[in-house]
Amino acid sequence: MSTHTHDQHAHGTHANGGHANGGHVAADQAQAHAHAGHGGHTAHAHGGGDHPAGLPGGLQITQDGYTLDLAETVVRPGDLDLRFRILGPDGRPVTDYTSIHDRDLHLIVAQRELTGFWHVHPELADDGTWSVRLHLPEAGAYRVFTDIAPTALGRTITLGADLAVAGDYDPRPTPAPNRAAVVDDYEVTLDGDLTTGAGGLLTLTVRRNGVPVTDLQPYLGAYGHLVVLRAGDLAYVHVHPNGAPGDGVTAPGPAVTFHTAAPGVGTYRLFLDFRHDDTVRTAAFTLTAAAHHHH
Ligand SMILES: [Cu+2]
Repeated sequence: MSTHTHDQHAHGTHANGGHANGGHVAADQAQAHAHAGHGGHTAHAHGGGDHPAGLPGGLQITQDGYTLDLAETVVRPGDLDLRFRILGPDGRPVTDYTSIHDRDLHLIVAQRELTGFWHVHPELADDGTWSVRLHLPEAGAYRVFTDIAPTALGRTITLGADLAVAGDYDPRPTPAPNRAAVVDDYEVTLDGDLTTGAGGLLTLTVRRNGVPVTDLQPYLGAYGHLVVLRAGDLAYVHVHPNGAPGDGVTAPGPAVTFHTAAPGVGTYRLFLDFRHDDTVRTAAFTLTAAAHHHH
């Protein structure tokens, strides 16, 4: 595993500008290594409700015998070391994972109102304890998600657990619907509709200072990662784009397309991670998913 540090900030550039928490995650140089092995995969989702229970991912702290065990469920705001284990069906910490997009575990942390968002990659110690440095700037109700594929299970699951950050808490509504997000000097626009059932096509277009970006860099084997969270229950979907870097047909921007099926109607917050100039940034959007209509 890498030994990089993460420089996390809350994400979620708001159309209404009511809460200044734009930012970026520093470039993860460790991810500059070859991604050629990922060529050829097409759009797919993990954690998206493909398991027998038929539920969306992320709603359960324990699933298929695997449990997300946070070392602490109440923390203070600011810098913290988030530590946790994945306990297997035998109750012991799991140490054997199959990599998903270059990593054995993807950790997503989101504020319940879907204002802040972090996507980081913890380190696994020999005893099965995962840990990562986080900066959670403010008190509130948070949700922690782990995308994992325990080798013994043979497929991906997304576990979710609540994390409380202690202190005075000023709840905010989910950010209003938006189709353009600004992060640093980038503007990302979103076209297409989020539908249930057969995946609607979402196109995210990245511009920098008004100029289309045509040299997006692969991040974890793709030109973008889209995490979709439902307001109200934080049902979780992680989607990878159509086409892969190095497949000979997929352009490195300005558009990245995703076939995305929402796990039901509702309001969703979409977080696009993209990498350019060696920095990973997150653009956030709010969309409403309507039922899919058959013609
Ligand atoms: Cu990840």
